Amino acid sequence: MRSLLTLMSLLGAGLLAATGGAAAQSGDDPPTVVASEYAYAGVEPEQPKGTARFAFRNAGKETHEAILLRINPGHTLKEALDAQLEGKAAKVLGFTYAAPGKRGKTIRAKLTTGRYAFICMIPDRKKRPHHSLGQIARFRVR
Ligand SMILES: [Cu+2]
Repeated sequence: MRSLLTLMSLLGAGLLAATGGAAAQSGDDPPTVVASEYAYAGVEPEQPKGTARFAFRNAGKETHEAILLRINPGHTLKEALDAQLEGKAAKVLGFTYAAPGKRGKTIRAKLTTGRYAFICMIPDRKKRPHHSLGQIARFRVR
Protein backbone atom coordinates (compact mmCIF):
# COMPACT_ATOMS: atom_id res chain seq x y z
CA MET A 1 0.00 0.00 0.00
CA ARG A 2 2.72 2.42 0.92
CA SER A 3 4.41 1.83 -2.41
CA LEU A 4 1.17 2.48 -4.26
CA LEU A 5 0.68 5.72 -2.35
CA THR A 6 4.23 6.73 -3.16
CA LEU A 7 3.76 5.88 -6.81
CA MET A 8 0.49 7.78 -6.98
CA SER A 9 2.03 10.75 -5.18
CA LEU A 10 4.85 10.88 -7.70
CA LEU A 11 2.37 10.55 -10.52
CA GLY A 12 0.29 13.35 -9.04
CA ALA A 13 3.32 15.58 -8.64
CA GLY A 14 4.31 14.98 -12.25
CA LEU A 15 0.83 15.80 -13.49
CA LEU A 16 0.78 18.97 -11.42
CA ALA A 17 4.12 19.99 -12.81
CA ALA A 18 2.90 19.31 -16.31
CA THR A 19 -0.14 21.54 -15.87
CA GLY A 20 1.49 24.10 -13.61
CA GLY A 21 1.46 26.76 -16.30
CA ALA A 22 -2.34 26.84 -16.47
CA ALA A 23 -3.90 30.03 -15.23
CA ALA A 24 -5.38 29.96 -11.75
CA GLN A 25 -9.10 30.52 -11.69
CA SER A 26 -9.13 34.20 -10.68
CA GLY A 27 -8.21 33.48 -7.08
CA ASP A 28 -11.47 31.69 -6.28
CA ASP A 29 -11.23 28.89 -3.79
CA PRO A 30 -11.62 25.63 -5.67
CA PRO A 31 -14.51 23.33 -4.77
CA THR A 32 -13.53 20.90 -2.03
CA VAL A 33 -13.96 17.14 -2.40
CA VAL A 34 -14.69 15.83 1.10
CA ALA A 35 -13.90 12.18 1.83
CA SER A 36 -15.41 10.03 4.57
CA GLU A 37 -16.26 6.34 5.14
CA TYR A 38 -16.96 5.46 2.34
CA ALA A 39 -18.08 8.31 0.18
CA TYR A 40 -17.23 11.69 -1.27
CA ALA A 41 -19.21 14.88 -0.91
CA GLY A 42 -18.89 18.12 -2.80
CA VAL A 43 -18.54 16.75 -6.33
CA GLU A 44 -20.97 18.39 -8.73
CA PRO A 45 -22.40 15.86 -11.21
CA GLU A 46 -21.72 18.23 -14.11
CA GLN A 47 -18.50 20.21 -14.46
CA PRO A 48 -17.44 22.79 -17.03
CA LYS A 49 -14.75 22.18 -19.63
CA GLY A 50 -11.31 23.57 -19.02
CA THR A 51 -8.76 23.58 -16.26
CA ALA A 52 -10.36 22.49 -13.01
CA ARG A 53 -9.04 22.51 -9.47
CA PHE A 54 -10.33 20.27 -6.70
CA ALA A 55 -9.27 20.84 -3.14
CA PHE A 56 -9.39 17.78 -0.90
CA ARG A 57 -10.32 17.28 2.75
CA ASN A 58 -10.62 14.09 4.76
CA ALA A 59 -13.53 14.32 7.20
CA GLY A 60 -13.34 10.60 8.01
CA LYS A 61 -11.57 8.41 10.53
CA GLU A 62 -9.43 6.52 8.03
CA THR A 63 -6.95 7.72 5.42
CA HIS A 64 -8.61 8.42 2.08
CA GLU A 65 -7.44 9.37 -1.36
CA ALA A 66 -9.05 10.82 -4.45
CA ILE A 67 -7.82 9.47 -7.76
CA LEU A 68 -9.32 11.45 -10.62
CA LEU A 69 -10.06 9.27 -13.64
CA ARG A 70 -11.26 10.03 -17.12
CA ILE A 71 -13.25 7.05 -18.38
CA ASN A 72 -12.34 6.44 -21.98
CA PRO A 73 -15.09 6.36 -24.64
CA GLY A 74 -16.52 2.89 -25.10
CA HIS A 75 -15.34 1.76 -21.67
CA THR A 76 -16.81 1.65 -18.19
CA LEU A 77 -15.64 2.57 -14.74
CA LYS A 78 -16.13 -1.06 -13.71
CA GLU A 79 -13.65 -2.14 -16.39
CA ALA A 80 -11.13 0.36 -15.08
CA LEU A 81 -11.59 -0.81 -11.50
CA ASP A 82 -11.46 -4.48 -12.45
CA ALA A 83 -8.14 -3.77 -14.20
CA GLN A 84 -6.77 -1.84 -11.17
CA LEU A 85 -6.64 1.24 -13.43
CA GLU A 86 -4.23 -0.47 -15.81
CA GLY A 87 -5.26 -0.94 -19.41
CA LYS A 88 -7.38 1.15 -21.71
CA ALA A 89 -10.57 1.80 -19.77
CA ALA A 90 -9.49 4.96 -17.99
CA LYS A 91 -6.74 7.49 -17.61
CA VAL A 92 -5.53 8.82 -14.26
CA LEU A 93 -5.56 12.63 -14.35
CA GLY A 94 -4.68 13.41 -10.78
CA PHE A 95 -4.23 12.12 -7.27
CA THR A 96 -4.38 13.40 -3.74
CA TYR A 97 -4.76 11.89 -0.28
CA ALA A 98 -5.05 12.96 3.33
CA ALA A 99 -4.93 11.48 6.81
CA PRO A 100 -8.07 11.79 8.96
CA GLY A 101 -8.95 15.42 9.62
CA LYS A 102 -6.33 16.70 7.18
CA ARG A 103 -6.32 18.38 3.80
CA GLY A 104 -4.54 16.94 0.78
CA LYS A 105 -3.02 18.84 -2.06
CA THR A 106 -5.32 20.31 -4.67
CA ILE A 107 -5.76 18.36 -7.89
CA ARG A 108 -5.52 20.36 -11.08
CA ALA A 109 -6.64 18.78 -14.33
CA LYS A 110 -7.76 19.75 -17.78
CA LEU A 111 -11.32 18.55 -18.37
CA THR A 112 -12.67 17.82 -21.82
CA THR A 113 -16.04 16.36 -22.78
CA GLY A 114 -16.44 12.96 -21.19
CA ARG A 115 -17.11 10.89 -18.09
CA TYR A 116 -15.01 11.16 -14.95
CA ALA A 117 -14.83 9.72 -11.49
CA PHE A 118 -13.03 10.17 -8.22
CA ILE A 119 -12.23 6.85 -6.57
CA CYS A 120 -10.43 5.66 -3.46
CA MET A 121 -8.41 2.45 -3.77
CA ILE A 122 -7.21 2.31 -0.18
CA PRO A 123 -8.30 -1.00 1.39
CA ASP A 124 -10.28 -1.37 4.59
CA ARG A 125 -9.33 -3.84 7.33
CA LYS A 126 -10.78 -6.67 5.28
CA LYS A 127 -8.72 -5.61 2.25
CA ARG A 128 -11.72 -4.35 0.33
CA PRO A 129 -10.87 -1.21 -1.66
CA HIS A 130 -12.95 1.74 -0.50
CA HIS A 131 -14.42 2.20 -3.98
CA SER A 132 -16.04 -1.24 -3.62
CA LEU A 133 -17.75 0.09 -0.47
CA GLY A 134 -19.15 3.08 -2.31
CA GLN A 135 -16.34 5.63 -2.33
CA ILE A 136 -16.88 6.76 -5.90
CA ALA A 137 -18.05 10.15 -7.18
CA ARG A 138 -18.87 10.35 -10.85
CA PHE A 139 -19.27 13.49 -12.91
CA ARG A 140 -19.70 14.47 -16.50
CA VAL A 141 -18.30 17.22 -18.70
CA ARG A 142 -20.45 18.13 -21.72
CU1 LIG B 1 -10.99 5.84 1.11
